[in-house]
Amino acid sequence: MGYTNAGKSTLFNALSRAEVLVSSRMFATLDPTIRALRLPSNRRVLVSDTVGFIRDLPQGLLTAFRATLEEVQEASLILHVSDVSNPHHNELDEEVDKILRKLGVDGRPRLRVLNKTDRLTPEERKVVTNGADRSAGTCGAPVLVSALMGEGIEELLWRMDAEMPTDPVVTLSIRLPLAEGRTLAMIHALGRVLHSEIDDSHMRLDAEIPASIAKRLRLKEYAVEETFPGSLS
Ligand SMILES: Nc1nc2c(ncn2[C@@H]2O[C@H](COP(=O)(O)OP(=O)(O)OP(=O)(O)O)[C@@H](O)[C@H]2O)c(=O)[nH]1
Ligand SMILES: [Mg+2]
Repeated sequence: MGYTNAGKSTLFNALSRAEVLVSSRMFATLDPTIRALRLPSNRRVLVSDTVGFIRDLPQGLLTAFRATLEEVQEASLILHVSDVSNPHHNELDEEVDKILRKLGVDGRPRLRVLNKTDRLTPEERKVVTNGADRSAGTCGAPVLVSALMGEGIEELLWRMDAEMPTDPVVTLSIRLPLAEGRTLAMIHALGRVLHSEIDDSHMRLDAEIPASIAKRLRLKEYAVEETFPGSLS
């Protein structure tokens, strides 16, 4: 979400392009503003483009935007996109924050995305980067991107992974009977295997996997020891 003209739709397309593994065709035909993405941890998420906000959104329009706003209310993570090349972007961001407060979602996990960095001079870029480091508050440092040039998209995907509260990624050591081919395939499909080796009739793995999968492996007593919380870096 973000103010109109911030570059949300361009970013949405850039994120879709970065994603080559997941077939999003089904979602594209159902709703062109929703895409399935795979984050670096292998977690799959749905990303939704929204209608831009405008200043002093009248109550009537707020009603008309209900569908979009409901989507924001459902979101596990809100990407707040700003046009950092607009000298007034701080004021516009404040307008967006106001609407978020009205919707009662100002406490929701949020990631600030400063877009259009390609329009900044090297000096301006330095100022923005330093400011971004300093403002690393509750929602972390903003991510600098150029949706148009595809810069910073990789970094954004990593940050989305880190901030996404649903089913966080954990690092787990696993010892699996070799006959458990299906479980092994699931770990490879949904997680990121860091190391694997055969040990007698077992497979030993270190993997980053969603907590929900880790729980299933622990129930089956396949988990050896857990390095918690799972680091993504
Ligand atoms: N230079 C530059 N232009 C960009 C970038 N991202 C978007 N734009 C341009 O900004 C304009 C608005 O982009 P959109 O993606 O349509 O913006 P939006 O936030 O979806 O706008 P609404 O849907 O109206 O809220 C377009 O002309 C884009 O080409 C960027 O990273 N750099
Ligand atoms: Mg748009």
